[in-house]
Amino acid sequence: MNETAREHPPVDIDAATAILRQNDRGGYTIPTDGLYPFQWSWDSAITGLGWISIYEPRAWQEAETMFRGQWDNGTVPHILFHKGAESYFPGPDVWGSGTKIPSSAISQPPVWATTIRFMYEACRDKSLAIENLRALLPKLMAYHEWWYRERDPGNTGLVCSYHPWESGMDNSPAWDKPLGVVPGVSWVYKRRDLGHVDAEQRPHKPEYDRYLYLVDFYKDHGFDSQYIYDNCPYKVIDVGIVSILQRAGTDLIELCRIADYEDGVEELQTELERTRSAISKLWSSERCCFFNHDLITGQALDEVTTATVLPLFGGLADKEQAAAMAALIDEWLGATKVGLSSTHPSSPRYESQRYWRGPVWIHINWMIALGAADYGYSAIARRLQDAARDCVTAAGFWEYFDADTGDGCGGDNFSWTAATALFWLSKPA
Ligand code: 9WN
Repeated sequence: MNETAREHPPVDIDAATAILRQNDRGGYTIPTDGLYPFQWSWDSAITGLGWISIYEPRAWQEAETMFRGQWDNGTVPHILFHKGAESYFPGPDVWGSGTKIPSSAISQPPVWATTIRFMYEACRDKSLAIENLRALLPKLMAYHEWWYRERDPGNTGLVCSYHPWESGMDNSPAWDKPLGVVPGVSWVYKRRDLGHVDAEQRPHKPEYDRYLYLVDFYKDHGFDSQYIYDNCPYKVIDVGIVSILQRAGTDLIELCRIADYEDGVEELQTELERTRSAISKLWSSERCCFFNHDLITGQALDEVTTATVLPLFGGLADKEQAAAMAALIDEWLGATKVGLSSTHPSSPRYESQRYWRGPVWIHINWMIALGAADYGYSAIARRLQDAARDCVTAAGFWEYFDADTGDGCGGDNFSWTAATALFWLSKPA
């Protein structure tokens, strides 16, 4: 499978452009109307890649708006609630962070420096870019410093995550065990996601109860970093976050060189080195990928998901590991109808259309294709790109795609799918 189409029709650039314009709320882009009416961090970063080919100042503004919501401690929250909206739950009152721009209290995969580097390379107006870089670099550096300081206080080289939402791969089966021991809230709430999307494509209620327990936990403990690090009932090493942080760190150093910015570069180099030495602990030679890890039980979370091959994107694999992951991806692509599924279909927990338990996400396929190409696996990169393009041309710009049928799932007219189509799928591999 996944090999089928010999012809790969081009993506509809006008339709992708229209989606970004329609989701533009003036300085920031929402992922999709109704289901996600605010600014999400990694969505916004990916969306910048789309804006750069439409109107460069708007791409820089996307980043500027997000970093306006940066906390004093350096973190970039995963959601900025610029304006009220009733169509999403949990909103700013539940998070209770009390920040100037109301926000959530966790972060998301830190892909910003990577997308900004791509924006810089793609843009025509380099002086506008340098002006924006000079303003953004101290903020990006503070954000990366926050990850190492607050999420790896013991300098292990592997930052941790406190919430499945922080991974961006919220309902991944990799999180089932660690989330399963988190208590659920007993207060009554009304989910809004099920008013927009079929329940078959979204998480179950017990998971939501636990997501909300964690939200209450941070708030009840005054967002105290040390307390949360010591006591949070959910604490994992997410290979996706570690890999994305690593690539973004490398890109940040390059951006600093371009804009002649030195503060923090040496320390960042030390952190990158530390992660490079630490990552091998997560390698599974049996399953040919890097497993996520539960810091509370000390156990590997042995599910093969797209996060577990992202060390290719982070430049964290050695030659043999890269070859083994390339062979895994090759086999995996052959086992579903379209694209690289978020969970390997051999898993008993695989569900082709449920949120992060099987469907295909185009921006994740882009990251894996980039990583594969970096390690010299250009045929795999091309196959991933063709498969992703086929998803979009057949079904449209959906949030994700059923890996067994190619049907669009979740929200429609989705910003990161449109942006990835503009930046990646409209070009040769
Ligand atoms: C919670 C916006 C976000 C993405 C995540 C995706 C989903 C939110 C939700 O939507 O998460 O953050 O309510 O389901 O899992 O990756 O950033 O598109």
